[in-house]
Amino acid sequence: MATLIKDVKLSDNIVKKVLFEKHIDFINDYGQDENNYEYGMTDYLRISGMYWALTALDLMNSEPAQGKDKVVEYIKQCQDPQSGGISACIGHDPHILHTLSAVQILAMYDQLNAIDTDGVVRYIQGLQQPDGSFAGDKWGEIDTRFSFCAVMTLSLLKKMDVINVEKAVDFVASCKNFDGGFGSRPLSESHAGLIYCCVGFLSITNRLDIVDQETLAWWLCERQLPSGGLNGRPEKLPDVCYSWWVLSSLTILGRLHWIDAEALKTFIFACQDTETGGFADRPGDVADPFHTVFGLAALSLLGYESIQKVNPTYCMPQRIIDKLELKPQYLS
Ligand code: GRG
Repeated sequence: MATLIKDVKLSDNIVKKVLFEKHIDFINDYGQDENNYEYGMTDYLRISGMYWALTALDLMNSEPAQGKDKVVEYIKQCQDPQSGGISACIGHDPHILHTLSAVQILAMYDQLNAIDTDGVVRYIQGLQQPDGSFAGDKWGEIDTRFSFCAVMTLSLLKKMDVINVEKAVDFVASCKNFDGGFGSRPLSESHAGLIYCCVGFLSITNRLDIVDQETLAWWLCERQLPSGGLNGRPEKLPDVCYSWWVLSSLTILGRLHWIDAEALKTFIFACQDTETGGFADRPGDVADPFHTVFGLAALSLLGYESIQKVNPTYCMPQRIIDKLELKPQYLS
């Protein structure tokens, strides 16, 4: 009996190169109009959205048209003086994800001193739970994404010693599944996004010994579909963002060569919007900064010429990670 695989069909006339100028214009124009409906509707993810957009520009050897100072000024206004955490936009509650995104941007611009970094450290420390896990904010949702956000932020600030790393590792280890993958909490389904978070977490904490290297790398390779694109778990459609979550994990595991790189590149190229610029989740869909940065970052891991080298753990330009003398662990 024939197996039905969910996938997309690529057209025959794919532009097989990165349309840098179009993508730079797309990112610079995105969300500039504060009176625009979409701008108002995306308040809740603004600082992370800035991280995606600014990282995309940097990977394309470009800088924000609005200027870096304006970016830094905005971030400063999002720090809550009491808790020390940073919110998605002015007036919102702080959250660990936006705190990480802000620290990533400031590290990229060598502007960490612009905020109260002791406050950030105190905020992250206060989110660790007795079982080693991390809450995303004061409302208490627990997820391995937040464990990753915590150690990435603290390692960028050179303050890993303020948390109980051993317990944090125990919690992430308890989220490992029989298939080698990881989920958001113990017994949750393996998902490529969460696998990146857990493998990245273990790479920062130097505990990749927890990973079943071959089993997990095999599961990750199985994410590649006949179109060349990758999905995030079995029976799902491909999405260009998984080019990042899967490839970064495989790179950390030393198994990037297990993917059909040419087929994946073709899929990523096909996700570009050749008119508006930007990358969409799938060919023909609407482009956005989230899929743009992860499409570009995946091409960087695949060695695409003239895209800045990206670090597979931090999803930041490698030159910044070198400058900060951070040495995440990798398997060979
Ligand atoms: C520093 C790059 C970086 C990230 C910070 C928050 C975080 C750490 C990582 C998020 C990882 C993650 C969970 C990615 C998945 C995002 C995504 C496309 C979720 C969609 O989930 P479904 O169930 O998608 O709608 P599928 O593809 O499974 O149908």
